[in-house]
Amino acid sequence: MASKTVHTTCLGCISSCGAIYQVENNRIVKVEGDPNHPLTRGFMCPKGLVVEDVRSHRERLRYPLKRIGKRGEGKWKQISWDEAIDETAAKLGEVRDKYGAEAVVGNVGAIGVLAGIDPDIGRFLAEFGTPNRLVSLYICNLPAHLGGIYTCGFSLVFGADYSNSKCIVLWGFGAESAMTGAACVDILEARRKGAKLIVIDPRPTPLARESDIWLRVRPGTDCALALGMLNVVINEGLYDSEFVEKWTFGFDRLQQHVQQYTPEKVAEITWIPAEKIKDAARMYAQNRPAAIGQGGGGLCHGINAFQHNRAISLLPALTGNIDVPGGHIGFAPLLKDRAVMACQYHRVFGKLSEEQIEKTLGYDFNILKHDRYMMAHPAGVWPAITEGKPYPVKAMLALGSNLLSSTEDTLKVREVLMDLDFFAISDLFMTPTCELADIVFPVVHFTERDEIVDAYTRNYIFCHHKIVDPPEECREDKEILIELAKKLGMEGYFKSVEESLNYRLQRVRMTLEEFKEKGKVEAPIEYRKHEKFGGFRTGTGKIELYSETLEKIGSDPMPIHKEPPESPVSTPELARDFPLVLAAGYKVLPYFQATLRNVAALRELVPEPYIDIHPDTAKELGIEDQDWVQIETRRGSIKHKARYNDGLDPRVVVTPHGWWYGYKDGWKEVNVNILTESDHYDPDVGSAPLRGLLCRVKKAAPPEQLS
Ligand SMILES: Nc1nc2c(c(=O)[nH]1)N[C@H]1C(S)=C(S)[C@@H](COP(=O)(O)OP(=O)(O)OC[C@H]3O[C@@H](n4cnc5c(=O)[nH]c(N)nc54)[C@H](O)[C@@H]3O)O[C@H]1N2
Ligand SMILES: Nc1nc2c(c(=O)[nH]1)N[C@H]1C(S)=C(S)[C@@H](COP(=O)(O)OP(=O)(O)OC[C@H]3O[C@@H](n4cnc5c(=O)[nH]c(N)nc54)[C@H](O)[C@@H]3O)O[C@H]1N2
Ligand code: SF4
Ligand SMILES: [Mo]
Repeated sequence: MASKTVHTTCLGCISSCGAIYQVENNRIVKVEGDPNHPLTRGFMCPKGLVVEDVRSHRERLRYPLKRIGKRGEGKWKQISWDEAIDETAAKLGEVRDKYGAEAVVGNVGAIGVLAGIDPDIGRFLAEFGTPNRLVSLYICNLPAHLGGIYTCGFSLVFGADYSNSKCIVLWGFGAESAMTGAACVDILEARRKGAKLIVIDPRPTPLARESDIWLRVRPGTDCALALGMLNVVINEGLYDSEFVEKWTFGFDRLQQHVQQYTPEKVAEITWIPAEKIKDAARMYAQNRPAAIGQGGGGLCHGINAFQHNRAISLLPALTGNIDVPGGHIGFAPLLKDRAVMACQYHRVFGKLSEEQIEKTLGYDFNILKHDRYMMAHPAGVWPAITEGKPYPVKAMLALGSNLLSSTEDTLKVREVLMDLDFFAISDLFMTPTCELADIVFPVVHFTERDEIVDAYTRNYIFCHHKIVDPPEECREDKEILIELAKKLGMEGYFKSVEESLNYRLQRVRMTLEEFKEKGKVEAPIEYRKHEKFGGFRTGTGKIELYSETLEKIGSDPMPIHKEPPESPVSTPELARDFPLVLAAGYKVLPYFQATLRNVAALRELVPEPYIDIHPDTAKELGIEDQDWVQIETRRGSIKHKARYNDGLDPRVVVTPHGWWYGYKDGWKEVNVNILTESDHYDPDVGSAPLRGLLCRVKKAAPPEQLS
């Protein structure tokens, strides 16, 4: 019997857990956490333990498929890889010749971005000639990273040093479900050492329940809360005056600006008592070093998402928690411009002219345009597909993404994708988005390929080693791109997967062979780099409390509270019919986004989509605990199961996202993005208002389950 043990890093989410896999006859028979892994020290979650159930799942895609019925009808023919590549290359080439390369949009989902496919599709698109890389980062962590970058010159998210912290703030960040490995292991360690914990979340998360202070914020009002806390920190003299004097720009203006955000006024806006706001500000400022975990969900889904995060970034800036142990350490990605989530691949690969870059269908957003990000956005791409404006988009190549589940305003997304002339996608399973494609490529599972793990890994990069062989007819996403490039005559593109990985590893002067042998690269940690270099990487060289750069590009130089487009305050008329405030989506431990509901061992842990509702509110509506209900917004309605939660504000309801699997027409029956909208976006980064919508709830029959 062929057996082996492989020590490597799990790629199941962004937690980078060290894992030990036992393999027998090409099957993973046991998985354990690796106690020697520097970030996760033995921890693993249920997702990481069931990888064999995923890769050997009976529903896994095992052959390339070609649509034979009408688009979306679900009729397929099995084809060979050569046919799938030939047809896709021919269609992309035709569109390029007829309409220009920009008429092809490349799309990559969260796992693609995080698990190493991103730089490859970036390069592919740049060499093909299109600037249009559509990624979900605008409703993922990007606004949080940019809040720090536009304040301190680096992302405060990557280097939050929880384990050495004396006060941790989890702000719209469900660390215990979303970053259970890399972040939560450190947070729990700091708690054992006595660190204070403040949780800011409308939902009583497990960590909120055992925190020192839980601020039950009204969804979508975090910017006001941060400004209120800044008001207390400044007016009570709790800031680090020496640090502020020496290293920050615009303190006087900020001091003046926050006067309007008194704790009492902010209490009205956020529904948090003024005393609690003061207590939290004091606890944060008086227990140093302190680290704030800025979430990708709670803080990054709104029309003011960038400014939420910018306002929060001002707190560590005023209290000197910058580039110190236990605060926020400035880590540049080890792979620099070749890292995942680096949004300027067209610059790195140098193939696109300025004229072509200017065509990016996302440049209505101030920062995306200013930073020349290679990031297209639905607000630009959808009209290009449906109306040919400002120019036609005819084809999409999507790798590992489920737009029909993940993107706001699903009914519109479906209409748009139905309008494409050609749509090719790669996935492990047939998703509602794959259902709309012309060609579906079956890909290898992460356990079946080598990869570089470099998302959220602080001063490390880790190797993920191939553990088992894939099914015969499954290929890597990188191979799909290589084969397409070959057919399309893209001479400069990678010739092999190894070349691609080697190319990225050049940034740490290592080959794939050496990297696989060593398993990781660790960079030494340096603190207070601003002292060494005489400043920060911002326009003024200082931490920008007031930002002239933002002012110049038409953004607010200091954060201002803005009401969500729908709320009891901004649309009181609407609130009469739709009285409940809805936070649409949060991450659940056993699942990654919309995946894994088909794994029985995980489905047992969270079997249905639950809407959390206060028992008083539910009883008034005649809803019992565990009743199925209909949730309705102006845009549509879906079904979830009611779960009583007496920790919630009675005016607020909370749902997860990512549900479709197992229900008839699940993409529209149980998917929260049917309820969300695409009429309003954050002007700086294009985030969408997924938190703080208005809805109503009533008892309903269960959705139809598929067996
Ligand atoms: N298990 C698992 N882990 C994951 C993922 C996954 O799908 N599953 N996805 C990964 C990805 S791509 C990302 S971006 C991260 C995101 O991970 P997180 O940043 O934790 O994102 P969410 O869970 O969406 O939201 C975090 C918290 O915000 C709260 N919240 C909702 N609305 C508001 C609000 O208006 N204000 C505040 N302050 N809080 C609010 C929610 O109740 C939730 O507890 O997780 C990553 N990790
Ligand atoms: N309402 C609401 N909407 C949200 C959120 C929310 O909180 N609320 N969260 C948002 C966030 S943070 C994000 S990041 C996006 C995520 O949006 P998406 O990335 O579109 O979501 P996923 O469900 O992860 O879809 C990824 C697909 O990739 C497949 N896959 C997994 N591994 C591989 C691989 O190696 N190769 C290929 N080709 N395919 C693979 C999976 O089977 C899955 O179908 O959703 C966002 N949407
Ligand atoms: S938390 Fe993420 S990286 Fe860790 S075991 Fe679970 S899926 Fe894998
Ligand atoms: Mo995300």
